[in-house]
Amino acid sequence: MDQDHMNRDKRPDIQAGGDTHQTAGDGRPRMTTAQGTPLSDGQNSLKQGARGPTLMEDFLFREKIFHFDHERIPERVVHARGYGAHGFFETYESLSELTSADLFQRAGERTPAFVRFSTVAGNKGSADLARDVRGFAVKLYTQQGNWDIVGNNIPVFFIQDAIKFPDLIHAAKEAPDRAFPQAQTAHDNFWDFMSLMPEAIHMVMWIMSDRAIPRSFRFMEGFGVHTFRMVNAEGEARFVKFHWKPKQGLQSVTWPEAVGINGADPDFHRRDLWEAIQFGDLPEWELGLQVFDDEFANRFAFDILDPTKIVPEEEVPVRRVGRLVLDRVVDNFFAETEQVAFHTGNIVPGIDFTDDPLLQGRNFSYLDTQLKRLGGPNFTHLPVNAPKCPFHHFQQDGHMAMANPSGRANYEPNSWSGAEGGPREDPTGFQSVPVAAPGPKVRERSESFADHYSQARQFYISQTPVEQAHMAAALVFELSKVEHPEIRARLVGHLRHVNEELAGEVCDGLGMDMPEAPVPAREPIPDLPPSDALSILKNGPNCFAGRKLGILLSDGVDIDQVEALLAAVRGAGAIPAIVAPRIGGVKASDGTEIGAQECIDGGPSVLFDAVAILLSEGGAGNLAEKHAARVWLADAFAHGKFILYNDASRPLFDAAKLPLEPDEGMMVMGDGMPRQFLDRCAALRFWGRMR
Ligand code: HDE
Repeated sequence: MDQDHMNRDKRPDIQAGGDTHQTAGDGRPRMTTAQGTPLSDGQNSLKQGARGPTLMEDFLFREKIFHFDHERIPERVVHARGYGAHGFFETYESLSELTSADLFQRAGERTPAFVRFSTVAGNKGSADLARDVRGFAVKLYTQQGNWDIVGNNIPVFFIQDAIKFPDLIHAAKEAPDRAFPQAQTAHDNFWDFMSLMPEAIHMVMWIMSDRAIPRSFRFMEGFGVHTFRMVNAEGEARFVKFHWKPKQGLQSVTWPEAVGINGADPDFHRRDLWEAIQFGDLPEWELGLQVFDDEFANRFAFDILDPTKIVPEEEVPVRRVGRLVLDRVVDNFFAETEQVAFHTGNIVPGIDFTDDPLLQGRNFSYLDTQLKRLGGPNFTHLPVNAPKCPFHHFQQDGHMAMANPSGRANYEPNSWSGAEGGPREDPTGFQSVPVAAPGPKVRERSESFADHYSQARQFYISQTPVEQAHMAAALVFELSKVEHPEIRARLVGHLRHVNEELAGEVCDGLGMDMPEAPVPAREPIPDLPPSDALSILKNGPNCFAGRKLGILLSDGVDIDQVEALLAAVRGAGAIPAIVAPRIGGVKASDGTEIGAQECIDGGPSVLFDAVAILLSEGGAGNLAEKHAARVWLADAFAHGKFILYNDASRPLFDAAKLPLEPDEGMMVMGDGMPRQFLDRCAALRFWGRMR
């Protein structure tokens, strides 16, 4: 197999099937071993007689099984389950006053990007809708090297010092003795650790909100979390926090939906991203910067190096400086999404770190983990990790070296002249901001990190009543899975510093007395104002575009109604998914055959953002007899979904025992209705039904 054969465009060649009746003459390539030796029989191993033992000499068999035996690499110790896509970042305007980073110098410049979204705690095969933080890791292949913003969909973290990370992750993952529960925080170990780490309480508020069960990757924000620095050509440095703002708006599912989706389609998030890109509905985020200086940092009520704190957008507005567009799915999941190696230490001239102790620890951890996971130091030779700009260095050899530098000189300084001498340093290359760091060597937490509750409270009071109710329900659910009452009590004790009413609701829900509140390390600030930016519902989409309408049809349905609905859905930029009693589809009133994407059992209503039910009278009568159809509708109703229906479908509503009087979230099909209905669906759910 020549080098060209490894080219991605020719990938199908490598994968050609083992049909020995085809020859190279019919357009399909000849199958070979990895060494390029053609095979005449890929179906049978070499045996001593047809019923005899397999021979050791069978190099074809041995090579194939050998390779198969080594297909797996260690999964990521956290963020094991992820999904990636390619795209680009486009700079809106030159930011040269702020940073010399090359990608920000020219308006309209496009920088190739690769993004990997992930859950944190679950293993590679876990379900997408676990209640969890989502990773939001972006690799920007700039002209001055790769810059990775390895962020999350939540702007704060559980811990303040990287030395606690292994404890946090051990506590969050399955218990080591019993190996469950997987991909869940609803267990004693996790809440034991949380209740003993007051610094985690702000993040606890975020993960108990619907941020931890996003509708899809497309509808969530991303955050760099730590404070970084931007440095301009004059060497002037400012602090910066990075935000990714989804153009689609923010949206999450509800917990009962998350539970249902995990069963019906554990790949819900990856399928959503793949479909959106494949169908040309390209997801976009804007890069937002919060830029501030020492003067702000000194007067801010919290330490800007503390990763358990945000800088409220009301205090430092977010400036949108460019857009990230995902426009290409991977060709091969393993080669790209699995082998991509992010590292907080991958920065470029014009960007720099701060002394955030979590960031400092991460800068050690990522290189280290890639060595283990990818098996050697040459993972930058893999196409997804390699820079797309020219690069020259003297690093050589090691496992799987594919791109050793050429030429005689492999050291410097050297006295070889011209190209033979190899690369040389350039004074305009990366320079660290020369920050003075005085002080004795100590193992200490700064006093300025000691306020653990004020921003937790600010987050809570920034939510709408619906969101607050979801948080209380989430806390009750999670703590109800904790077997030891003293752990529950310790956690609720912290909640009293966040909000007494919330603590009371959780106590009620768990059936326990109000516990003592712990003595805070520092008295919380009583009156931080709410921040609208922290609520999902206050930042939701303004239309139904990009979301999915499940349309339940039956034989004999009025074709005009179906056509009017489909036209309106497409006009709104939404995705129609036809659900039929059988996957073969339905025959409409005029005999038109309408294909189905799902049958009722395989496409439960929990998979859709809103539903429409268009039936014929006969069809409604038949479906009224079917348990799956009744559940389909009853679930949509219970999950607060907007429901569009035609008069003929009434028998199904009666059979599902839904109220005879429709509420404002239910609309009857009629003239102009599909449009009005879809406008209504922008509101995500009819919350009034869910009280
Ligand atoms: Fe990570 N984290 N992390 N992390 N992290 C990893 O690197 C680590 C933290 C984040 O899609 C690992 O390649 C430490 C914060 C993402 O490939 C590992 C600490 C944030 C991803 C690691 C943190 C993140 C990772 C595991 C505390 C948000 C997935 C596999 C000091 C700002 C990247 C790997 C991908 C992955 C270490 C905390 C985001 C072990 C030590 C805070 C999105 O290196």
